Amino acid sequence: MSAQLQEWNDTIVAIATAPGIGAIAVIRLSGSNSITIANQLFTSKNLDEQSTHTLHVGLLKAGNEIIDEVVMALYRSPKSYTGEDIVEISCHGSPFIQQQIIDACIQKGARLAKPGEFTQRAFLNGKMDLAQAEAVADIIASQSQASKQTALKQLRGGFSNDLSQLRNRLIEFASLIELELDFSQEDVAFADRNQFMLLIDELSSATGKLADSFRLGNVIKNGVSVAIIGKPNAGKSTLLNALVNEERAIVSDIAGTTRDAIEETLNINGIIFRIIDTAGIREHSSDAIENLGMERSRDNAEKANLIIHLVDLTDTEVQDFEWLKQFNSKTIKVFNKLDAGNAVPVNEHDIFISAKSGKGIEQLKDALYKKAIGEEINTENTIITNARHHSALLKIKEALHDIKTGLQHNISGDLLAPDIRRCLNYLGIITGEIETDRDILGTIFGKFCIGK
Ligand SMILES: Nc1nc2c(ncn2[C@@H]2O[C@H](COP(=O)(O)OP(=O)(O)OP(=O)(O)O)[C@@H](O)[C@H]2O)c(=O)[nH]1
Ligand SMILES: [Mg+2]
Repeated sequence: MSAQLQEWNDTIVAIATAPGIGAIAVIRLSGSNSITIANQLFTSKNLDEQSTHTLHVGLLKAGNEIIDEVVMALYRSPKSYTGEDIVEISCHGSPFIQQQIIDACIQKGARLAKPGEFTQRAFLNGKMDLAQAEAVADIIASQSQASKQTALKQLRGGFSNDLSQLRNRLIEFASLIELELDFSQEDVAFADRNQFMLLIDELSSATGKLADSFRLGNVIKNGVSVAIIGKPNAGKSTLLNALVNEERAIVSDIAGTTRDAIEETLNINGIIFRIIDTAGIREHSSDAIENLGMERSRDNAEKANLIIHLVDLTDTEVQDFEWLKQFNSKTIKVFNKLDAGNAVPVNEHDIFISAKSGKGIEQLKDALYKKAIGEEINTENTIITNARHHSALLKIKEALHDIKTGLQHNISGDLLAPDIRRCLNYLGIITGEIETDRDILGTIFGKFCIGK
């Protein structure tokens, strides 16, 4: 048996719950020996005789030593998460007990699972496609309603189904074209070129929409970074505190109070915004540390998804920065200290607030959300959140473009075939329907936590 096959035949074990002390911890075994291994440690019943989807309370022993009183959950192949026999052992959540149980399982022949190995097995056993498996990691990492919902939809196969259906229709055409190749001497056409063109248009529009949804998907999954930029004493730190509703940054009337950037997260309508308070910027300073801080503020402005340009409306000096103009499209101009001065709107998009009293903060939150998201998120639409899917979709778009050009120029089936295959290949790469490179699988599942 090859080393690789051997690896997939192993029975694996891992702690499935978070590390550290908890009320209960769950240790998971998966593989053909799971039940045998668990049975050797369990003294209260013969697990070999128990049916699938059952729970068993009893003592877990290593040799003569009682390790803990546990609950064993039994799932028999193929009706389990991985498709293999699974035993989940719920024990008391002491890290010491957890380790003892893991050691005992290893002693009886299990090996420690690698990160994501349970889900990778689920994929390899056909329990889910690759896009669904990737969604599992996204759900675990999700920190907001929107990111959880898009990941959940992907897990339930929404996105994969769309692509699979399109792929199947393309396969039909591909086989007709391939058929033409077999009969190439006879100059026959089995595939209706007009029908084919319609399908290609449909595919282009569907994959184009999916590729475009990545911008939003990325925002949903990774959040939006917002740098607050402005002159010293404009009220940037006061604004950060008002946005997150917490005295997080030091506020004082001494110009140059903030030296190092401070970041805090804020959830607006289910989207995570990372608000970055920066050191105030002025044209010249002889203070070396302040200069370093200003340098960092410019860096933050450049890297951030959005910029709040905060202006003190009681300050009569110029507060615009020449270098900030290049970021106009991602900047919201906000006038602060409304409680202490008069508001004179110049631009209809300008926002007036009092960071101190909280006036206008809700309006600013709305503006941030609108600028980052645009329209309301329609959770009915499929939104892709995964960079691997995005790059495959771009390749699909390219291949479709080539097929379309070929069709317009009436090229023969043998010249179309490679582009069609390329397109099918990338569609299959997303869902894992075609043999996926072991290295790629390693990268995808390596990002999972151990025990999932
Ligand atoms: N009246 C009034 N004062 C404010 C308002 N916001 C901030 N301030 C005051 O302005 C001063 C500067 O506030 P900070 O939040 O420290 O300003 P900053 O922009 O972080 O300043 P640096 O960190 O030095 O760049 C403090 O005395 C605040 O109390 C406001 O809305 N109204
Ligand atoms: Mg400050």
